Amino acid sequence: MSQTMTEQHTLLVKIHAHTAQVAIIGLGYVGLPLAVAFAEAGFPVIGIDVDASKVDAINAGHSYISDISSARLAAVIGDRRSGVGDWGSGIGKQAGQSPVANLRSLIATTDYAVLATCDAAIICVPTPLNKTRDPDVRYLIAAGESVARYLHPGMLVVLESTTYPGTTEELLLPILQRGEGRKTVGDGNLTLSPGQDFFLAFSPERIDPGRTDWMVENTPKVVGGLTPACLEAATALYRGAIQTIVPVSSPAAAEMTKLLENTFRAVNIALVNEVAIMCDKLGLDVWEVVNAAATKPYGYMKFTPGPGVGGHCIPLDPHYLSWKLKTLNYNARFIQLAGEINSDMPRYWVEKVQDALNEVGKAVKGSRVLVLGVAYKKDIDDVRESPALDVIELLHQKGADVQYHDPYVPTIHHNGFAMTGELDLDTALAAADCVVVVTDHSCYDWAAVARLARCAVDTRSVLPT
Ligand code: SAJ
Repeated sequence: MSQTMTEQHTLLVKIHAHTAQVAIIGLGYVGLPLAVAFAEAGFPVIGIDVDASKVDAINAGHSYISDISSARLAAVIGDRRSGVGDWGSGIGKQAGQSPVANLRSLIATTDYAVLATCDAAIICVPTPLNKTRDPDVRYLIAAGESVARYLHPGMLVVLESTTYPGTTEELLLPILQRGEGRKTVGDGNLTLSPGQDFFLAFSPERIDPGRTDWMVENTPKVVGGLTPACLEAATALYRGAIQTIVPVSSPAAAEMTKLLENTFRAVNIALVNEVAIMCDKLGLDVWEVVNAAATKPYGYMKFTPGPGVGGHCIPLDPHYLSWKLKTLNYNARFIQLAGEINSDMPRYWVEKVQDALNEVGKAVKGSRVLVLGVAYKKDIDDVRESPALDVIELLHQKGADVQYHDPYVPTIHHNGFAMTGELDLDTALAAADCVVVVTDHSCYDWAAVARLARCAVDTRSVLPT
């Protein structure tokens, strides 16, 4: 049996036996649910995060991710009594014994050294944009370098972080091969060949926080391997915890799949936002038009206009794609235009507030405006990239006395300003010269809001007309 066959065979045997030790790097809204899914599937799992407080919370069975209850987490947490030392933020190991060999459960650590005895490492670290809206891959590079240090024969590495096509092969692979600081074994300078000594793949995350119908286990998982052996190893691993695997021809195809999914949303949201502006100029009710179009049983998919696009995916992911295409001298026009339209919606709606106040003989300057809902979408507490923050900033710039109410978000900090949400909604509504509905949380009694608001601008069409 060739070396490749040996390494791959050994790995596949462990995967099929669910004894393969799986490391999940980055324990956020993607990594923690994934770690729990693999632990519940019977794999020994070790979560790695640079944040010791996350590590300690997990080892104490306290979940900080709303999709994973503490009870569900506690049910899979490793049994420290199994004599593998104190987990905490470090790893105590009995000599020669891997720290998780006898655990079919999850433990967490800040210590990357555990990778030396792990069979698979799945990287789920953030890939934000920097100030110039270009990809910020520093966390990905740091994680890759840490994995490289402990990369060993027979190990599978998978990247899940959303990123531009080519990242796995052009950025991560060289880092793994260089292996800065890797301990040499056997032949002195340990060089590892992808697809033979170790295996590399990309598999996009499809975690949608707050969703209870599509979870890690039942959401189809796209996987692209660097070589056929890499694809076989990665699909075998994911098949151990996830019902449907969708193999594609390369890591770049898998990277591009994710970007298509979220660019599709950004572009269609921008389209319906521009239709809202068109309907406004035509004197038409865009919501009537949108709801009527949605009755088409085929060839159409409903999107709704709003205050803009927030979240950690839709406003950011498409820019990873357009950035990559720029390096190939191509201008991704749809992405560019969608970004322009969506990011201009807060200004459009602040203009509507100005018009509404003018209607009652008031100027924005000096008027009290209450922003209702600041989370980026309803029934969650996440304000990342929320258009409400832009609405508030624009109103501040126009001299309004801005307040907000959001039962999910007690305080906000944005571009140097900090605010605490109003606690008494009825009082805040009655005191406002204008109320602007930005996030349509289900908990609001919209009829009561309409009754109490002297003047209202509704970006989500939830107020009774
Ligand atoms: N939005 C609109 N109109 C729409 C849909 C969304 O204005 O018709 C706004 C929302 O208010 C929000 C932003 O766009 O501010 C993003 O909304 P989203 O529904 O896309 O929610 P996200 O950002 O949580 O997107 C996630 C993504 N999931 C993953 O990347 C794994 C996305 O691919 C999912 O399709 C989406 O959840 C979902 O369907 O809930």
